[in-house]
Amino acid sequence: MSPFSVDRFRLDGKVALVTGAVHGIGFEMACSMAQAGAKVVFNHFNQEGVERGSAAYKEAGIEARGYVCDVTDEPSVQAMVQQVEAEIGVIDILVNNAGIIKRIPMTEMSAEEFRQVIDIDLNGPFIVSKAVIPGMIKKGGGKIINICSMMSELGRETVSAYAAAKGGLKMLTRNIASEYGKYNIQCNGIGPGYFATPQTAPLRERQADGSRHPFDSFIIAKTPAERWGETEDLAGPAVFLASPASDFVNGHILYVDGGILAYIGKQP
Ligand code: NAP
Ligand code: GCO
Repeated sequence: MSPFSVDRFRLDGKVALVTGAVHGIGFEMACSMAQAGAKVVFNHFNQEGVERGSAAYKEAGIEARGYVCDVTDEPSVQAMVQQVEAEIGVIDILVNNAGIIKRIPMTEMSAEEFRQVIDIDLNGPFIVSKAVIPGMIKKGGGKIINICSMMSELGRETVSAYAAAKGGLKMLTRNIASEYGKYNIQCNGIGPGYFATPQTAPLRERQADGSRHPFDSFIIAKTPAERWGETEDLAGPAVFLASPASDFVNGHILYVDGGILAYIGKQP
């Protein structure tokens, strides 16, 4: 039995693609993977986003290369993957992070708005995973991490499209794990709870009287940790699932939620 080494959590020599990682959760995970030794690449659907991300990585002292690519555009994704493979190397780690949310009551949501969320949050991870898996197979293995959500498990008002997408992403994660595990590819999900990022800023806005947003107070009462997640809370879980330390973890959704899913909520 070989002795355990913390080096199993290292990512030295690995190429990691984190989609949409120009700020927020993806940016933090990309930085943590770089600090663990990975060569990081990211994408955004326009040049301005790539430049915004490149500036943020430079300011953080992290080397990362950005590519203009919309995760819903399969030819563009295929071209990006080929370009990364030519310029950096075969992708060993894929984090399907790019995503949007639209908070609209379902009966008021147009079919087009519903489709847009499904396209980015579910079709995107399918398209990008499909593009990187052949290279992983040739290389002898790889890691795919899909960024799921509390809404992979729970519903709430106004997020029908997002919940449908993230529920589907949970099952896509399990199916990739089932279909490609024999090639030493591990596909897992990370399910962040409620995190303080641009995506949730509307839910945390201070009220006119300076009090907390009602949803902010609600989440604090529903979270045993009594706080919103900070992107730093995702660094360790992301590096773990990207590293050899998780080589026998497959098809798992790791919820990083401060305990929300385990808790009935504080009595009012
Ligand atoms: P965010 O700040 O909005 O970051 C998402 C990034 O994806 C943005 O940079 C966005 O571009 C980019 N993007 C959107 N559509 C794209 C496309 N078609 N192609 C390429 N990039 C695209 O959100 P976040 O809070 O960091 O969330 C990141 C992931 O975590 C998402 O999948 C989200 O659903 C999930 N998540 C978030 C939370 C939370 O509480 N924040 C909790 C659970 C799960 P722009 O900058 O131009 O918008
Ligand atoms: C919302 C929030 C959530 C979080 C996250 C929770 O409107 O309920 O945006 O969906 O983003 O997905 O895990």
